Formats: sequence, C-alpha cells, structure tokens
Amino acid sequence: MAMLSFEKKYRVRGGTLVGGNAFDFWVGPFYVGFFGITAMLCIITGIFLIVVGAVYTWPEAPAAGNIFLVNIAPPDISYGLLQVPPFGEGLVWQLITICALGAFISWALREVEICRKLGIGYHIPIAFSFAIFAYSAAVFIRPVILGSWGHGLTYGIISHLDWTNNIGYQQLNYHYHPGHMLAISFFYASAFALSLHGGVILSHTNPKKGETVKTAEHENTYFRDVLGYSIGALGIHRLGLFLALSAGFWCGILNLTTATFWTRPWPEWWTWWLKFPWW
Ligand code: BPH
Ligand code: UQ8
Repeated sequence: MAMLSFEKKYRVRGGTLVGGNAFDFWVGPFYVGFFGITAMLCIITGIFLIVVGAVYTWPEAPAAGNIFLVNIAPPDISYGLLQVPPFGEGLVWQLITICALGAFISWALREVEICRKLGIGYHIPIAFSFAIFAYSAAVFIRPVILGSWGHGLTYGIISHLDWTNNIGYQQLNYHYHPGHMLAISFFYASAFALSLHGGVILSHTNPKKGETVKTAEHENTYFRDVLGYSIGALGIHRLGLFLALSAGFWCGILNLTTATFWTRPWPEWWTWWLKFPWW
C-alpha cells in the first residue's frame, strides 16, 4: 500500500480533537491520531481477550480447531448489573464488550479527525454511529433496561445465531414486530436503491470500446422514461444514506423493544388494529 501521488498533498497538520500535534502522523497508509492509538489499544486487548476467553471458557473447542463452536457468553442473568462474575463466567465477556465499544467509538472519532483534516462533512462518522448504536443496543442498552448483563448478545459464530433466534421466538413471531418490519423493509430498500444506482452508473460510464461515456442527462432520462421521475444524482445518494441508516436505526429499536416495553407475543400487538370501530 504505497502512498498514492495525490495523498501527500492532503497529509496536513491540524483538525485533531484531542492531543494536538502529539499523535498527528501516519503509519504507512493509516492516519494515527489520539483515537488511532486508543483504537489499536482496544483492538489488541479485545482480540487478545477473545483468544484467552475462548481457550478459558471452553478448552475443547479451540483445541479441536472448531472455531464455529467457540462461545464467550455474558454472565448468568442472576448476576444483575452490579455483581462481578468470575473471569470465565462473564467477566471476560464484559471486558471484551468494553474493548469493542472503545474500539468502535475510537474508530468513529478518528473518522471525525480525518473529516476535519480534509474539510469534508461528518456524514461517514455520523452514519457509522448508527451501526455503533445498533451494536450497543444488543450488548449495553437492552441489558441495562432489563437489569442484567445476562441479556447481552453472546460472542460466538453459532451461538450468536442461536441468541438471535431465541430472542426472536421469545415473543412468538418476530415478523409481526413493527420494528422488524421497518428494519427489513429498509434493508431491502437499500439493496434496491444501490442496485438501481450501481446499474445506472455502470451502464453510462462504462461504454463499449469506441463509444463515449454518457452524461447525467442520460441517467435522468432513463428513469423519466421508466417511471416518469428521476430523483437526480445528489438525490439518490441522500436517499441511499437515509435508507441505510433507517435500517440500522430500526434494528436497534427492534432490539430495545423486544421483551422490554412489550412482553406479550408480537402478533397480539396488532389487536389495536382489529379494534377499530369500522370493521
Ligand atoms: O470503517 C468503516 O467502514 C469501512 C466503518 C464501518 C461502518 C461505517 C464506517 O465508516 C459505516 C457508515 C457503517 N459501518 C454502516 C453500517 C450500516 C448502517 C447502520 C449497518 C448495516 C452496518 N454498518 C453493519 C455492520 C456489520 C453487521 C454485523 O451488520 C458489521 C460486521 C460491520 N458493519 C462492520 C464494520 C467494519 C468493517 C467497520 C465498519 N463497519 C468498522 C471498523 C472498526 O470499528 O474497526 C475498529 C475495530 C476493530 C478492527 C475490531 C474490534 C475488535 C473488538 C475489540 C473485539 C470483537 C468483539 C465482537 C463484539 C465479538 C463478536 C463475535 C461475533 C462472532 C458475534
Ligand atoms: C501494521 C499496522 C496495522 C499498523 C497500525 C499502526 C497504527 C497505530 C495505526 C493506527 C490506525 C489504526 C487504528 C489502524 C487500524 C488498522 C486496522 C485494524 C484496520 C482494519 C480495517 C477494517 C476493519 C477493514 C474491513 C474492511 C471491509 C472488509 C469492509 C467491508 C466491505 C466494504 C463495504 C468495502 C468498502 C469498499 C470501499 C473501500 C469503499 C469506499 C468508497 C466509497 C464508499 C465510495 O463511495 C467511492 O466512490 C466515491 C469510493 O471510490 C473513491 C470508495 O473507495
């Protein structure tokens, strides 16, 4: 990953949030900064704890080479929020979670410093904060609402699938959860919008040999011919960002409303709909 010809020009001082000039340098292609240091510390400690935790909590699985079966679970629900569990019975999960949140938040703040250096908007770190919110909903906010770390997402390849499955069926049928409906609809809509966008961009900027690249007017005309409407070059990116962030946002909301504010089966939630006077 050598430095590209234009990169040097943009490697300017300043824009840091913390640490002034002290950490304002690059290592190879990577901008470091104060938050690059905190990110690396959290990443290295977190990954080290995962390896230790995997060996400690289930000696057979890593020895058998089956990393699919490794599971680092949160403490038992009976420990609540304040009681400290033994290392292998949840403390290691808690420490990994602190490192993971530290790594993600450092990553977002490092992105902010990079935006400030380049004089661009904060759109990417703001977008990333939605993903961090969705993760913290599963490992931090929901356990706090329910009063025990034991409600947190477990760390393991098969086990986190089981966890997701169990949370889903805990209230009969997750597909009736309005938050789930919104989240998957936005995920589908994002893929739909990106496939339209990827398609239209490649179709007019990647012409056959001998043909010229087409312009934005071709994009707009194509969609006006098909739909009678074109959202435009800037508009599609605003729409894409909105759809993607809504997907992540509703994922978090869905998690936070499951077995917390509504504890009965999700199909029953829809009874308000059936109770309308006009049926
Ligand atoms: O740098 C990035 O992208 C290149 C940032 C990022 C982003 C960004 C970035 O800018 C944005 C805008 C988004 N993600 C947006 C979104 C969507 C909108 C809400 C949403 C769909 C989404 N991201 C989802 C996901 C998912 C999943 C599961 O759906 C994953 C896995 C990711 N995003 C992943 C990533 C990374 C590629 C990158 C990113 N999204 C952030 C990189 C980062 O934070 O680096 C620092 C941390 C590490 C290198 C590792 C930390 C290790 C921990 C200390 C330990 C691990 C603990 C872990 C919880 C164990 C889990 C075990 C599992 C088996 C269960
Ligand atoms: C040796 C070493 C590592 C030293 C480090 C030294 C040090 C102290 C560094 C500090 C800095 C630091 C914390 C470094 C961390 C290094 C690590 C651990 C990095 C890990 C990075 C990581 C998590 C990578 C995962 C990447 C991945 C698999 C992403 C998923 C697939 C996707 C979504 C790929 C994106 C493709 C891409 C590059 C898109 C970007 C892009 C976009 C969005 C775009 O719109 C566009 O058009 C305008 C582009 O073209 C210009 C794009 O490129």
